[in-house]
Amino acid sequence: MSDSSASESLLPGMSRRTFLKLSGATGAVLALYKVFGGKLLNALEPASAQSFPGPSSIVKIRTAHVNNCDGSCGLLATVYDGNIVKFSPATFNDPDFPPRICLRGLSQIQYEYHPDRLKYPMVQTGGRGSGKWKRVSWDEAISLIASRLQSIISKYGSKSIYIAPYTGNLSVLNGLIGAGFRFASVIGASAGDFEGDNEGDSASPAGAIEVLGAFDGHELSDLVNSKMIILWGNNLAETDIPDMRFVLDARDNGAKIVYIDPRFTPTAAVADQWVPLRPGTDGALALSMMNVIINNGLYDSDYVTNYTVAPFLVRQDTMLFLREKDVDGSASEKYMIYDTVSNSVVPYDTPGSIPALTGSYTVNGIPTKTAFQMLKELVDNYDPQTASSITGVPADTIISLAQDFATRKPAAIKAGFGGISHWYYGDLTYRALITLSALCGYIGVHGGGVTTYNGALLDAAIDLTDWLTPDGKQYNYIPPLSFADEVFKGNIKAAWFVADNFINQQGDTNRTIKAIQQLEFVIVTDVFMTPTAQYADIVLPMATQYEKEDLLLGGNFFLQYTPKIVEPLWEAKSDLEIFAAVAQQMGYGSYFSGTPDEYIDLVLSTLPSGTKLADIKANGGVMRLKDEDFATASYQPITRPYVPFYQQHFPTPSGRIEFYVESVVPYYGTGLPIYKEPHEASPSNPLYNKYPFVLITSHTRFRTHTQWDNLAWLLEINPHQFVEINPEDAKAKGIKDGDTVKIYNDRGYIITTARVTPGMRPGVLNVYQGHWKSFPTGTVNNLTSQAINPAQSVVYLFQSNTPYFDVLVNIEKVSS
Ligand SMILES: Nc1nc2c(c(=O)[nH]1)N[C@H]1C(S)=C(S)[C@@H](COP(=O)(O)OP(=O)(O)OC[C@H]3O[C@@H](n4cnc5c(=O)[nH]c(N)nc54)[C@H](O)[C@@H]3O)O[C@H]1N2
Ligand SMILES: Nc1nc2c(c(=O)[nH]1)N[C@H]1C(S)=C(S)[C@@H](COP(=O)(O)OP(=O)(O)OC[C@H]3O[C@@H](n4cnc5c(=O)[nH]c(N)nc54)[C@H](O)[C@@H]3O)O[C@H]1N2
Ligand code: SF4
Ligand SMILES: [Mo]
Repeated sequence: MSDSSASESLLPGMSRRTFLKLSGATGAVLALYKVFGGKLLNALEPASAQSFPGPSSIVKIRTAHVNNCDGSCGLLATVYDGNIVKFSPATFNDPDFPPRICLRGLSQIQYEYHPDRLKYPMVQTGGRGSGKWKRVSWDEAISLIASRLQSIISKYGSKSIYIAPYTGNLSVLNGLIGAGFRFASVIGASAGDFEGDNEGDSASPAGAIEVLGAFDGHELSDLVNSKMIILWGNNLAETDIPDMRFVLDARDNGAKIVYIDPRFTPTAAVADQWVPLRPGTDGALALSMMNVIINNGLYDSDYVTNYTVAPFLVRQDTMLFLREKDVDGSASEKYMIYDTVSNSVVPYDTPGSIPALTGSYTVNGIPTKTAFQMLKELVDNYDPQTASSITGVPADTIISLAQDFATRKPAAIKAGFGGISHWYYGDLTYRALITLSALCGYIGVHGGGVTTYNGALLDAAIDLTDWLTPDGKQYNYIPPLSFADEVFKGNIKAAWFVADNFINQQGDTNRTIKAIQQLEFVIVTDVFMTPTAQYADIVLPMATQYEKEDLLLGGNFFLQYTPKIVEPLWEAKSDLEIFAAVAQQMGYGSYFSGTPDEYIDLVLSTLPSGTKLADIKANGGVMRLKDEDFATASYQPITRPYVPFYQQHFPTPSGRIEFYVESVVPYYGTGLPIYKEPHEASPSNPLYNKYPFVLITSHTRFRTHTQWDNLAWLLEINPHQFVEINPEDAKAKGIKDGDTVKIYNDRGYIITTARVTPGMRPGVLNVYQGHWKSFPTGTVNNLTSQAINPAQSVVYLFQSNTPYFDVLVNIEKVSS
């Protein structure tokens, strides 16, 4: 397609009306196809549909939506004469993966043929942010990048180059765990994490790894086995639209649906109970529920005794577990219990012993308590009345919530990344939620558990070593949240942002820009001129996911092949091709000489079932992981729907659920999941006098982060960015619905539109994150911070994420 052909219309010479007419008319013949590009045959929809001869120009091709949305929907692209004309849901006959789509998926046609797409490599000639660009050829671009990187390496060392592949695409070659990391390893550069998601979401995983040994979740179809579901800071109806059906099915089965969120959201609208709490106080709420459960004997004492560290003695001098060596001077690291049979302190595995769950015991002059005793004493500080004054949730509500949770067996907690992880102390909160679930014996049982994220990306026995770190070459790990600090220290001199709208999405935009302005060289590969691209020295036009081949291991247990459906438009290229070309010029070409298929097979090569890309293609482009392909298969039988820890084996140091975590004692002074006031967004913070509103920046159904912010169909129904504010707050500030307002703090400001709604808790504002089209004054990360929680450094690759919601601001009317 030529440059001019894509301007303003969907396809060459096609208006939207014509397009709609065509897509309606083609409906009847959608089952027909022709051999398209030979190699794509295997990716076509069901074999039965392939036996009809039909118009030679129509073909339907299965792909999947690789954006960072938990839906991971299969998409069906209808291709007419080499152009995609329509996206619809792809069917796959599996109860755990029913057909699915949302408006963003349906609107992909406007993304593929968007007139604003970056079309050629361009060099910014007027300085970063100047907007003065010069078109260059690919040869010039690749030579420039290779020579600049080489000269920076010779001057400062290879670690001074930061490669930042992020979450714009979740697939294995071009996305989150893609070629960017391979390139970084091969040239010895620095990069973020491909696992911990330190920009967005590592607090909950860190908490889970500390307590359970792994960050793992129930397959969401398992929610139908629950008698009660707490959606805890998780706006599932908006952030995982297709899987919300399982919550509604559970409700039809009689499950009680409780939604805990300071905002009234689409998820709140379908819940039986909405619990609006003061933001950042979930830990106190969970501890208070434990208070009710423990003091009313509603906990599962057998479970707690046998599968958690509850009976283990904790030294009150060091706050570490008492070990056998502390008692008998031996080298034994065994945990110790107080045995109620022999009335003595013995190793936990002493035959015939019956451990005491509570009590304080002095051993060799060392004061100790059982971990359960310590938990009991902690939760005694959070009786419902006290917790009510912290959380703003009425004491009666806390009591009934706890009683329901303990008696409606099994109860599930489905937690959000946002509501929990986007707080400075998200690790502590998540540990409290797991502890609450464990008290009732719900870990590892159908219909129970604490789930935030699940899927093949986490659970498949896929070893990425050969793909991401070939020949033992290893990139240098720098978490994204430390990026600016490392630049200011002089340790990073160049950056390459791939699938990462870093300036828009990292906290404290002004600080990020300041850091980027200090770099000697900045490269961005993207599909649009994003805020991050605007600060590049060179931008490279990315081939969309429909123009390159890949494999998605998204938020479910299905491997989905995403074929190259159309040729790249203009001069766009895939990330793999671009990295390969630069590597070639830098003398590392041998690490990028494989084909996409070969690299996908390399990624799959450690699956015990031996599944290959050819098998996935032969299965119509989608395949469920085989039972033996789960990484946890060695320690548990795989049950369906998938339930982690099904055999009550936990990959923790003790093999039990460690609600008491030794490794964080140096940071928190205790291993218990204590409650701490929010780091910034607390009335106890002196800043509160100046900035008395807590700002939440949650995720909207009209975008996936920054993606689709410029698609006309979505803008038709969601045209503006806005801030949600309670009517009382609005009145006090003289703000009316639709007014233009300024939200500000010491880090920056945004200008936006007020939406006055009783769905907000007083004192709390919400602006949906990800909007970038009105950069710089509309980018909400102008207001957020880069505060790092050092306690999270105990879990490698899961260092602190940005505390996106732990933010104080003020708001003023600008104009009506
Ligand atoms: N449509 C859409 N879907 C997405 C994404 C997207 O951008 N768009 N992004 C994906 C990604 S990467 C992520 S991480 C997930 C995020 O998925 P979620 O965690 O569900 O999304 P958020 O909107 O960040 O937060 C959920 C809710 O937490 C509430 N909340 C804020 N503070 C608190 C608090 O202190 N306590 C409690 N209990 N609730 C609080 C917010 O009001 C919000 O409604 O969504 C994924 N799915
Ligand atoms: N204030 C606030 N900020 C937040 C959050 C919040 O809740 N509040 N949430 C955070 C979270 S949880 C997350 S996960 C991050 C997400 O932040 P990002 O990972 O930056 O999110 P996206 O906007 O999905 O994708 C970034 C870019 O990737 C590009 N892209 C897509 N596919 C490809 C590809 O194949 N190749 C290349 N080269 N580029 C591609 C897109 O065009 C887009 O510009 O945002 C974080 N930022
Ligand atoms: S944006 Fe998410 S829910 Fe919507 S079609 Fe894509 S993967 Fe599915
Ligand atoms: Mo995220």
